[in-house]
Amino acid sequence: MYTQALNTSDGDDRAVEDAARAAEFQARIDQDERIEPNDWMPAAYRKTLTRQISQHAHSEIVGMLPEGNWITRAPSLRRKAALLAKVQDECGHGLYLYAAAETLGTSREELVDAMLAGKAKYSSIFNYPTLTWADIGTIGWLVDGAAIMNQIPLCRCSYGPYARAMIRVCKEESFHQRQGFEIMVTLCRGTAEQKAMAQNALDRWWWPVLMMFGPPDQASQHGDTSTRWKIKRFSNDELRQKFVDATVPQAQFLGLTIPDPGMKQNENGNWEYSPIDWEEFKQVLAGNGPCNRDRLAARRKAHEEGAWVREAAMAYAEKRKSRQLAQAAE
Ligand code: FAQ
Repeated sequence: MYTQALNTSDGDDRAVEDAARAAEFQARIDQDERIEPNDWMPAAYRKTLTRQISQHAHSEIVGMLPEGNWITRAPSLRRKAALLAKVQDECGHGLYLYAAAETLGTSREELVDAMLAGKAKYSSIFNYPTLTWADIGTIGWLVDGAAIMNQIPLCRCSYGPYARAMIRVCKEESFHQRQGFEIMVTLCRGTAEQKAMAQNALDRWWWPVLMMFGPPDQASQHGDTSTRWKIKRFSNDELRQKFVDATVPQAQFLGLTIPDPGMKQNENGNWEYSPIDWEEFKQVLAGNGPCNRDRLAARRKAHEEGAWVREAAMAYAEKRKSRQLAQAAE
C-alpha cells in the first residue's frame, strides 16, 4: 500500500516535470529557436521527425530509379551528362537526409531495413513509369518543381539538422527543375511528334504530381502537430495550391494543356482544380501502383549487391580504430 502510494507520487512528479519540459519546448518553438540533436524534445517530436526525414531520404533514393532508367538512352552527350549529375545529386540528398535522421537516434541500417521491408513509405510519385524522354523533362519540371515548393519552407523547419540539409538540397533541386523545363521547351519547339510526346507526359504525370503534396488537409494525420512544432510551415493543400498557381503559366508558356478541363481561375487569381482521385493515391500507398514492386525489388537487389562495400568499410573502420587505440597506448 505504502509502495503503491510512493509510486503514484513518483509518477505524478514525473508527469508534472514532463509537462513543464513540454511547455518549455513549445515556448522555444514559438520563439523560432532551432532544436538541436542534444536538446530535450518530446518523444512524439523525435518520432514524427524520424518518420518524415527518413521517408524523405527513401524518396530521394528510390527517386533515382525512374530517371536512372534513361541515362543510357539520353538523346545527346550534353543531356546525358546533366541527367547523370541530377541522379547523383538525388543520391547525395538521400545521404544528407539519412545523416540528419540518424541524429535523432535511429541508425541508418534500421531506417533502410524498414524501407526494404516495405514498412516505411517513400513518395508515391516514384511508383510511376518513365515511358519516353519527355517523362525526364516532366519529372524535372513538375516533380522537382513540387519538391522545391514543399522543401523551401522546410529550410525554416524547427529541427536544425533537417533545416540545414534542406538549404543545399533546394539549391540543387532548383537546377534540376530548370534542366527539366529546358527539355520541355526544346520538345515543345520541336516537331509535332515531339510536342505530342511532351503533352502525353504531362497528361500522365499531372495528377500523380498533385498527390505528392499528401492527402487533403482534413485527412492529414500529422498536419496539425507538425504545424504546431513548426516542422511544417504550410498545409498540404496550401502547398498544392501554390504549386498549381505557379505551374499553370509555365504550361501556357510551353503551349501545353493541363489535363483538367474543369480548371478555372477564381477572382483571387488562384487556379481551382478538379477533385483529385484519392483512391488512386491510397492504392499506390498500399503497394499497388504501376511500379511499386519493381522499385522495391530494384532497391533490395542494389542493397544485396552492395553488401561487400558495407563489409569492407566496416573492416577498414575497425582496423583504423584498433590502430588508433594501439598508438594511444604507446
Ligand atoms: N507519398 O499526415 P500526412 C523529391 C503519407 S522528394 C507517400 O499529411 P505528413 C525529390 C504520410 O507519410 C519527395 N506517402 O503526412 C526528387 C503519412 O503516412 P505515415 C518526397 C505519403 O508527413 C525529385 C500519411 O500519408 N518529399 O521528390 C505522401 O504531415 C526527383 C498521411 O499524410 C518529402 O518527403 C506521398 N506523396 O505530410 C527526388 C518532403 N503524402 O507516415 C528524385 C518531406 C503523404 O503516417 C527525383 N515530407 N503520405 O505512415 C513532407 O513534407 C511530408 O511528409 C508530406 C506528408 C507532405 C509528404
